Amino acid sequence: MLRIAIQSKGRLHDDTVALLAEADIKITESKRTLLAKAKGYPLESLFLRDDDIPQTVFDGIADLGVVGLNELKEKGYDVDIVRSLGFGGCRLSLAIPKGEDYTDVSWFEGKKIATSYPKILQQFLEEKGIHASIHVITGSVEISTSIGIADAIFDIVSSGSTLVSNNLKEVEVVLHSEAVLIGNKSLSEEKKALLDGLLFRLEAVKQSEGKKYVLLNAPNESIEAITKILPGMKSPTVMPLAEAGWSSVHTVLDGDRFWEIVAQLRAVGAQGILVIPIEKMIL
Ligand code: PRT
Ligand code: ZN
Repeated sequence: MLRIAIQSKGRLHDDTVALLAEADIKITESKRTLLAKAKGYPLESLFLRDDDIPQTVFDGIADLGVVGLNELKEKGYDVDIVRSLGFGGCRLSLAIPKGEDYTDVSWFEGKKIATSYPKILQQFLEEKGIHASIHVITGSVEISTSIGIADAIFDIVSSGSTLVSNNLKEVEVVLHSEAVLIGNKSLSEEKKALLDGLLFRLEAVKQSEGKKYVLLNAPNESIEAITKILPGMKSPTVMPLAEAGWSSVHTVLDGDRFWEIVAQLRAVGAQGILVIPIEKMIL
């Protein structure tokens, strides 16, 4: 049985539970108990505050955890980063009042910076040879400059609208972050095998992301032109239709170029185009 630490509420909770569900691992959330056994895989979830997840995995109380890279780096525990998960994207940035002139990082020399991420900030300042004082606060960092607590802030930025509404501008991006799956460094062989199985499922879910299965009919003389247009994984499947001189073509298309490719297919004679979502793809 693998134990995975998941944020009990907050920004990463829903995406984590949804990702596992896509891999057919269902976490029963009805009571939001601390520990819940999953359906569909030998896995149990431990619901925690994200701040506690790195240490819990480091200590081996949980084998795995899902946490923002920012949180992991700040806590500094030595765990494996098993893989990035593709959600919870944000950056840790330095921001200063909008009206200030900014040329480079030397602006911060002798300044006071408010943050909830003192360790990452300290490391950055040391690398740059800047001496600044760090004022640690745990919430509402963005109001620090307007109430006079600090000259600048170091905080998470996503869309940037929080900065704008507090009259701040982002001047240095220090860390790009997203949710990562972390693992204890000394998992038993049995747990490693379970982790491999879990990763295999996550990979299958990821491979299918944004992809569509497309079926179409075309006169045989169009098949060559259609095959040239299709950027499929391998050559498309072509099957004869009951009607003489016609074939059915099956292939996988990427979501981002989908409409462009469909237009090209129609132009060379494809008809009856059917598009089906793909749940999982195992290469
Ligand atoms: O209760 P618990 O301790 O578990 O949760 P928390 O309140 O400490 O964390 P939570 O749920 O807010 O965030 C969890 C993780 O989500 C963070 O550690 C990041 O890895 C990631 N994440 C992604 C974010 C954001 N995007 C984000 N936008 N975390 C916080 N924010 C904040 C940001 O600080 C800003 O104040 O959201 C605000 C809005 O951002 P803008 O730029 O979109 O306006
Ligand atoms: Zn937290």
